[in-house]
Amino acid sequence: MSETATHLGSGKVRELYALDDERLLLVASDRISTFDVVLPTAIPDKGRVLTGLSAFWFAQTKDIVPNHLISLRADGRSLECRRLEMLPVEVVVRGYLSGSGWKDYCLTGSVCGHTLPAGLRESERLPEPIVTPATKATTGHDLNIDEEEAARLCGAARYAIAREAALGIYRYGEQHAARRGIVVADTKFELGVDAAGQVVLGDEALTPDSSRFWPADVYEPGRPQPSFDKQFVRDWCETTGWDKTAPGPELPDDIVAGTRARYIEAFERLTEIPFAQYLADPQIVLA
Ligand code: Q0N
Repeated sequence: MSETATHLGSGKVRELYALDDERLLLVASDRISTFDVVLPTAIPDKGRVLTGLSAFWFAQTKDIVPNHLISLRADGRSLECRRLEMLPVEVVVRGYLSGSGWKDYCLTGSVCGHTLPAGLRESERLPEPIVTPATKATTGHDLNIDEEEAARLCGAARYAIAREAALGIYRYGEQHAARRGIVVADTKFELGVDAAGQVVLGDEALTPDSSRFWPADVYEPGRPQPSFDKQFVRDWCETTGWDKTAPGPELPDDIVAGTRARYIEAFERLTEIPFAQYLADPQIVLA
């Protein structure tokens, strides 16, 4: 027995299908992007790692905020989800000063309307996490906005619930990860509203694609941090003279293997489940 699925769209590394009026299927591929370009070489099992991690976090945080997960398929890379009315903003939570946050801070001393203490260094932990919403610009790139603008776009009451939910999940995930040697510097959430009018967490949760994961053992403010998962790929790409426009270079086998090992290491540290056990029975991450 099988159901038909209608392809609705492709993200850089994921596919979205409609199962029926109420349900979607999110399928994570093994594609990897770096410097905003999807590379021609896949990282075997990357999609399963990200799907397993997302499902793990959805199960762990369901009492902080309800989420769209209905079920995790036996392939380990597909999530059946409730269809939501998505909020028109991405809710980014930053616990550390990096990326566009660091850039904006250097230029203005503030990030999305949050005035920060003077003298912070690149990658420094913030006094407390901040919420820095963004919208998809017409170019497809993210456009940072302040929370006042996000509240106008979502409705103030809905935005207030969404931002508290995002902060709660970030705080939970950041603490859990820190105890296992991974710094979650920041993370992006997408939330929506269900048929009953409740704010629900959608998309993926606290994965290395939606977050900055840094290895805690070499963390040191005052410089950019290596990516827990993608640093091998980035470093190798830098040795090739690639101009960072599409198409990217094919990855050599040792870079593929090293990168795959880092994704699996992140999965095993965060879930405390051997990845082979996940492959044998994906439902184990929901326990
Ligand atoms: C939805 N996006 C953008 C897949 C995710 N539960 C939902 N209900 C209705 N719509 C969406 C979801 C979810 N999740 C979210 N598009 C539709 C994120 N995409 C990017 C591509 O991969």
